Amino acid sequence: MTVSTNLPSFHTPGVEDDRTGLGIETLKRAFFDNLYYVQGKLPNRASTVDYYMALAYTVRDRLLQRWLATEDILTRPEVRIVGYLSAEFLMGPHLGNNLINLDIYAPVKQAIEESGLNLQELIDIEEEPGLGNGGLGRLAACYLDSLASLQIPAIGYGIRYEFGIFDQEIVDGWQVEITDKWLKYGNPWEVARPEEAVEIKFGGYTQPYTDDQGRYRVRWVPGSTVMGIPYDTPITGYNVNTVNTLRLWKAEAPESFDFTAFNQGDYWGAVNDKVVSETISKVLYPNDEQIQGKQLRLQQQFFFVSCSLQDVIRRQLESGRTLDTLHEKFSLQMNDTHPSVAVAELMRLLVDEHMLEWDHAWDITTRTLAYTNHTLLPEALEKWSVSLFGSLLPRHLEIIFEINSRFLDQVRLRYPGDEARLGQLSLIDEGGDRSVRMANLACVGSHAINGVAALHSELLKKTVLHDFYELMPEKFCNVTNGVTPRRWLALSNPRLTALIDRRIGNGWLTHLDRLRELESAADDAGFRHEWRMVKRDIKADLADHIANRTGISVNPDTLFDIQVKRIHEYKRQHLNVLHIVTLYHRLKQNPNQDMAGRTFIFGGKAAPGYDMAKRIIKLITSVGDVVNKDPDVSDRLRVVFLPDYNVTFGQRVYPAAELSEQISLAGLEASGTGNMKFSMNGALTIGTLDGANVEIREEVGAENFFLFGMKTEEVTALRSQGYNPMSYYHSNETLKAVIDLIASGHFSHGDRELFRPLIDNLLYHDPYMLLADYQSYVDCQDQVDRAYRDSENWVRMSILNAARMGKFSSDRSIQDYAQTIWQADAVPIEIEA
Ligand code: AZC
Repeated sequence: MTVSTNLPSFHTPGVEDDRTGLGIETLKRAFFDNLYYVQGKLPNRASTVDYYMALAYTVRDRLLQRWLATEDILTRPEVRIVGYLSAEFLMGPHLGNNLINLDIYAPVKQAIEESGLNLQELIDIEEEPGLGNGGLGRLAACYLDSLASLQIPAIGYGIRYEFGIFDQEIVDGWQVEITDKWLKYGNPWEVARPEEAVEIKFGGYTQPYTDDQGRYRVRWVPGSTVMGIPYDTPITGYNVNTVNTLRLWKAEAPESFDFTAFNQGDYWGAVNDKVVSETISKVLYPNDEQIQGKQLRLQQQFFFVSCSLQDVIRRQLESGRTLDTLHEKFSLQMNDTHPSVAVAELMRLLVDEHMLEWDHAWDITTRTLAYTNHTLLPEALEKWSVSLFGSLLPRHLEIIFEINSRFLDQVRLRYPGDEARLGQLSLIDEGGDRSVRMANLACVGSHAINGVAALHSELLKKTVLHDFYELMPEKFCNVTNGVTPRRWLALSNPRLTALIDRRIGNGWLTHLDRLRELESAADDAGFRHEWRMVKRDIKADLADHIANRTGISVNPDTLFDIQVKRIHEYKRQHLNVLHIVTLYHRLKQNPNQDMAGRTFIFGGKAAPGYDMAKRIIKLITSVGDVVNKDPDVSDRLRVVFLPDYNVTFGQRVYPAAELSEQISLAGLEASGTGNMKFSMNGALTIGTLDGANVEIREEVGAENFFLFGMKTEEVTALRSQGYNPMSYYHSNETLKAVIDLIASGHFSHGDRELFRPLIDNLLYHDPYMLLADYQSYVDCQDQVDRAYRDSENWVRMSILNAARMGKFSSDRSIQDYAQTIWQADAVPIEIEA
């Protein structure tokens, strides 16, 4: 189906109009017009931020026609829409990405340069909207890019946090959190739509009544209301007319003043309500895969879910359809359990507000919703105490009890007398302080449940969701994650992109499988040389950046070994450190040791309340302080912790990597997506058989991947037989020396207490089994060292890695979702000139 937009002609500006034209002179004029009329600045008084804003408006003008055309087709009853519900969208900066997707990078660069400015400087000054913690939020952003690029009508629904993920500074080797004021200069990419605001209720009580047809009904009498104001951001597709929308909700008080309180002279009380309402969208919880169980978090979840579902229902009705066919027009994907209260809220809207019968409403709800699980970590499985839930959402708690009672009746029919199973499947955890299990709610209320990599989806069926799998196997499927090659290659790595273009032509950015055409180039010495030179240049740039940022000088001719991701014990950054200390120890023992020089680069944020993770950062910086200054080793070893890892930083670091560290304990990293960004940019992976590493290795070939460590089954077996980390310490001399060196205070100015919590944890508990995997890791790293010194073959492997990454384009992931879960089609849009 292709649709043409027939907006009235006065809505369609002329092509060479200052708002749409792409001629160099037009672009320059438009840029200075926006500086003058929108930003309100004369060129001689304008700052870089002013110029950035003017350019952002100039680019935004050029996508508006497509954006409005896409909005317009959403209203057609036959157009199916994907709604992606996510508490996090880690978009990264928009300007550069939009220049690529709109294919206007070259003319804009020329226009800006002819105006005496530097385009890269303007791109770099954008404050990135860090509205996410890590993998899950960034995945949502890649998926929006692919949905638009595949011309699938879609809306991302989330929260417009005033403060996103904190900025990280390193002070005395420790992480310090700084508030993220991303909105401080305004946000040129968003458009507020207060006319589409919705009302959200909380608290109060419920009241049964009989309606005029004599039916039993329940009414919710809320205790308070807040308004949800939508802010829309355009999501451009690559080289297509589709421009989808990211709709983020901001919480506001319904009235600026409570006039009753105000008239009684309580000015403070009158304004206070407003303040309280607005806290809902104030700040992103900075925890990654660790729940905090705070009431405000549940308020945030319900807030954006209710706003979004009301928006969906409005669109359904405005398109001329009734709610009976909601599932035919909308497919709503829940990104983890954060939006899973949608199951209860959609039921409430359909039954209480739109008067549908329960069974009918349930059929619509389950056919509309689908659930993606992103983690097997028990501490990330959301539960809300029944009392907290009931005080905030009394009607929803009743609905959940009703869903549960009907569901458990079915379970009883299937498994008569199996009380244990009933207890596992129940939406309510009856143990101790009773709680609502959000994953169970999501499973029962969805027609599809997916994991994010093949191994993860299998483990879900075997472990956390085992009982659900036995009961409803038809709902389960896998969709392996992917990342967008537009941001993670074209934008991040223009030099490699140009080299690939020269070899295989263009078109591969939307058909990433075509990178396979590079395979033959791996055997071409000339091409290998060019490939190596590109990597060398980018490494030199990163080395400059590191020197500016940290004062540490690194040699671009050493192996760049990089681990960037959230700091978490299961990701085992400290295993990487054990290897570094092993090399250090070796070089101290034998200074003539033959080895390739290595630069270890780390980046990542720790949840502010996660002491162990923060101590891992301190360990990395402390080891770095000693190693980098020790003349015996510092020509061959450098250790850098680059502060404030975020999307912008990722764009700089992935292209420079030669070795990608993907070293989680097998069975714990659901997928990983950084692993894909590294490989796409020609890094080789050292990794365990975990998450998507398994599939990456299948694609690139075992001979082009450095595998180590226990497999999932071995981990399970070792755990059940009783894991004793101390036995590894005692039986491995080097391991013992390395641990003793850290414990002795060698890296902490003699302080033996600083790293004791880390060391004791490893020796007495070691929940992530670093000691069991240590030797295998070190052996594998030695293999890496030998491989790197055969530099021609290394480059060959690097090319083959990039060439075989087609599967990990998020376009493939989105096609999988569209076919197996959403039944959504491309709707190409033609725009009449
Ligand atoms: C992450 C997983 O840890 C990571 O393996 C995966 O690649 C990513 O999601 C995207 O699927 N999970 C999270 O970021 N957070 C939670 C709550 O799971």
